[in-house]
Amino acid sequence: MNEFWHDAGCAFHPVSAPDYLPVEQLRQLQIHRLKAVTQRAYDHVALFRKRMDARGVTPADVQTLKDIALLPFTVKVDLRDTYPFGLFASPMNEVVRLHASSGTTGKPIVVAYTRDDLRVWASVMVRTFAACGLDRGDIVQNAYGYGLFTGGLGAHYGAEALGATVIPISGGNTDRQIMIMKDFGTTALCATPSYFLRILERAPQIGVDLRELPLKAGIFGAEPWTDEMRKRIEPEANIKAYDIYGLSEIIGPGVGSECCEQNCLHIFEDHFYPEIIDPETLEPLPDGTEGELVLTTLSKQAMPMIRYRTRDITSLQTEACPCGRTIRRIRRISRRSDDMFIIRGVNVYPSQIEEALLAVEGTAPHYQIVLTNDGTMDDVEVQVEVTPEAFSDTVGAMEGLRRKLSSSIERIINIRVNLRLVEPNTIQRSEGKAKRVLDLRKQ
Ligand code: DLL
Repeated sequence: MNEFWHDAGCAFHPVSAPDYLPVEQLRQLQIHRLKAVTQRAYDHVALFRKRMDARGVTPADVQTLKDIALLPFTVKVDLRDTYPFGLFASPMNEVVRLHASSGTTGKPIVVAYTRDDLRVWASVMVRTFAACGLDRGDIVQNAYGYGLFTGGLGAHYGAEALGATVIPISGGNTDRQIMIMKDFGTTALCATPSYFLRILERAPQIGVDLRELPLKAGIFGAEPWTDEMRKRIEPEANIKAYDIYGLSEIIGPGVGSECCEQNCLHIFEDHFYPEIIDPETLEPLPDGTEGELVLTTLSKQAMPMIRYRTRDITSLQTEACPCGRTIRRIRRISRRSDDMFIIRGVNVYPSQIEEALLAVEGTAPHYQIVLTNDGTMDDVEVQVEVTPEAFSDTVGAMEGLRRKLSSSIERIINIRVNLRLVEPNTIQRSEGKAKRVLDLRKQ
C-alpha cells in the first residue's frame, strides 16, 4: 500500500506551484509569453508570417491577451500541407525529438521538440500526475503506446520526473499487464479508458480481482469517455478514474487534467492558452458557452502553434475550483466537431449513444455504431454487447432489454435507431484508441 496516497489527494504539491499563481500574475506571464511566441512564429515559420502579413498584423500589434483574436488560426491541414518539417521554428540541430500522429488518411502529422520543450512537457505531466493525487512512492504502469504516439513517452517522462516508479509496459498483452499489476503492486495505471475496459474484463477470467490490488488510480485519456463510463469503471476496479487531455499538435498529453474534484479539467494555461470559438463564425465565445477549443502554445520552441483549432468541443469554466488551483478548467470533451453523423436530419455524436446505453443495466460497456447507406438514405445500427448474465436470460427478457436501450437512446437523440444486442465478446476490443463508429457508407 502506498504510504503517500492518503496525504495526497487535493493537498498542495510543490511541483504544482504554477497551478496556483495569483490570476493577475498568471495573465502577466501569459501576455509576456504570447508576445514572445508570436514573434518567434513570425520570424521562423513562413506559413504563419504569410498569414499575418495578409491580415496586415505584426507581432507588435499583440499587446494584450485580447489581441490574440487578431492572429490567424492554424488547422490540421496546415500540418499536412507543410509535411514533414515545414512548421518548425527551430533549426534541426536543436530538435531533439519527433513524434507523429497517424491521421485518418495518408501522411501522418509530425511534431517536434527542443530540449526545453521536453522539459516543459515533463513538467506539465508532473502537474497532471500530482493533480491526480500521485507522488513519489507510486508505481505507475504506463500502458499508453510507446513510439510515435505521444501518450507513452509523454506519461513516462512525467511520471519519472515526479519521482514515481515507472513500469514502461506500453499497450497490449493484457494478461501480462494484469500479472505485472498484481506482482509489482501497481498503484496507478495510465491507459486509454477503452483499453482499461479490456483489462477490467480480462482480469476475472484469469482469476484476478482488481479491487483487491493496490491499484488506486487510472490516468485515462486520448479518447472521449463519458461520466457513465466512469461510474461503471470506478467501483468495478475500486479506483479513482481521472480524465487527462492533450493532443500531439500542442504537446501530447499534459494540456489539461482533472484534479481530485474530478469536475472538469484544469488547463495548464501558463503554457497553453485556451479560447472557445464558434466553429461556424470563428468568433470567440463567452466563458461557459460551448464551442470549439482553440489553443495557443505559449512556450513551445520547436513548433509553436498559434490559435490551433482542436475540433474538440467544450466550454471554459471560470468559477474557482475547490482544489485551490487558479488555472481555468474546461468541461470534459465529449465530442469533436468532426465525429458527428447525421441520421434522418438529426445531428448525433457517439458520446450521446454511449451515455444512453450505459444508463441501462444489463449491457457491457462495449458497443459499436455502424453507419450504412442503401443508396438512398443513411442508416445507423447500434450494436451493444449484453453481459453474460443477461445473455442467458429468456428471449422475452432480452427483447425487454433491447426495447429499454432503444428508448434510452431515443430519449437523448429524439430518433429511433436500429438496436442489435450481440453476444458477449463479439465487438473488437481496443489496445489504444477505440473505434466506436464503423462507417460503411463510403464504400
Ligand atoms: O491522444 C494525446 C494523449 C495521450 C492525451 C494520452 C491523453 C492521454 P492525439 O493522438 O494527437 O494525442 O489525439 C488528440 O484525442 O484532439 C481529442 O479529440 C482526443 N482526446 C485526447 N484526450 C482526450 C480526452 C493524444 N481526455 C485527440 N477526452 C484530441 C476526449 C480526448 N478526447
